[in-house]
Amino acid sequence: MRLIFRTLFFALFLQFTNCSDKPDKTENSTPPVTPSLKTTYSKDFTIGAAINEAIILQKDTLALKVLKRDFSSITPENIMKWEEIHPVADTFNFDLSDKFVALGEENEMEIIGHTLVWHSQIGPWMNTLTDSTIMAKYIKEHINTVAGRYKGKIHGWDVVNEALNEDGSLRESVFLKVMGDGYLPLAFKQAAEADPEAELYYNDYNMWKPEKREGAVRLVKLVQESGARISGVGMQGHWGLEEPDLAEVEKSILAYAALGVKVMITELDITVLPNPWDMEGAEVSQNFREFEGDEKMNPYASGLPDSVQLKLANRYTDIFKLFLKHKDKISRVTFWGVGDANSWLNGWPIRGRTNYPLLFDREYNRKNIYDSVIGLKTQPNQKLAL
Ligand code: 9MR
Repeated sequence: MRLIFRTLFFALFLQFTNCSDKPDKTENSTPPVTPSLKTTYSKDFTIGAAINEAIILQKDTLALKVLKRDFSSITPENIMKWEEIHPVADTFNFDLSDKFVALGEENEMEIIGHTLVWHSQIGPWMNTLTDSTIMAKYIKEHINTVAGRYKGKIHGWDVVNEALNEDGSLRESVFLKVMGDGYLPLAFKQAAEADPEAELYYNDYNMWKPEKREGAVRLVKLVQESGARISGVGMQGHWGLEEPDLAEVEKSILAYAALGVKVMITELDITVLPNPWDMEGAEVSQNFREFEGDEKMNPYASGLPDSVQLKLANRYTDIFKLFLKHKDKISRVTFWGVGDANSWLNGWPIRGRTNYPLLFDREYNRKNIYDSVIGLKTQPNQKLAL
């Protein structure tokens, strides 16, 4: 009996210590495994990506592989927008959103809903309404049906998107025109009712700008003072190589955190292309048709020069250093896309350009920026060079 126990104990000991008298042939031949983004940053914040229809339908298998390895949160780039999910007053279209949520659940990812109330791409009938009670009824119904369907499954909702002008005043959207600022607390209250466990966010671009920052602070306070629940502020990170000044980004992170809400960087991508209009942000209605096909506006169509790659890597490094400095306030950093090929920045503000804003290239290979961002954690004193 004793012998049996001793043999068993020894077998278990071998298993746990991986101690074997056979030489490990693979020890020196296995190439080192690059750590993933999500594991490298797991103690700091969640790393997410916006995903398009091809990924949701599991057709873009390369992107899917990268998504599963490197990201622990997903946001639907387009398919949950009002016009897509609720195109006609009495018709909801849940085919793609069901698949999106199922993909997140299967892979144990943090699922983000984007977005419930946004002036852009609402159901067309909404733009014709003039009665505030009727509009409130539609907003409630929309939120109830969409957020209610995924109750308990969505980690957080971008409840209201882009409600501010650049000077911090409230945007003259159809919601504001018909209902006044009361539509803001209404949306948050309804979302809380539809999915009591979900985090609820206000999300916008250029949230680093001082005037817009003040406007966002006023907006959050308006919601809080109404008694509605708001859990976080999403700072879209549609930024450039030089702009914005990260000192302003930092002031905004601090200002939003001081309101007692979480801060998220929700739509990160860095454009490297010329911007002669000094445009900042992500106003989707802006576009410059006259420059389509102009080579001067699309200088890197056949590849990104080393000098620009280095600039981009340094920019990403500075940005992530700032995020790490405030990791106690930042709960998630979401890239707006997986690989460069499908970034919206190839089509905005001029269509048909070749941009390089993300950490994965057009074939979903890891770019040097990826190593820089990982290196910040694994080799904090590294010097960037190509
Ligand atoms: O990346 C999205 C692009 O594919 C769409 O054509 C566009 C309009 O719906 O929206 C883009 O995503 C936007 C996001 O939903 C809200 N913030 C700005 C983003 C970039 O325009």
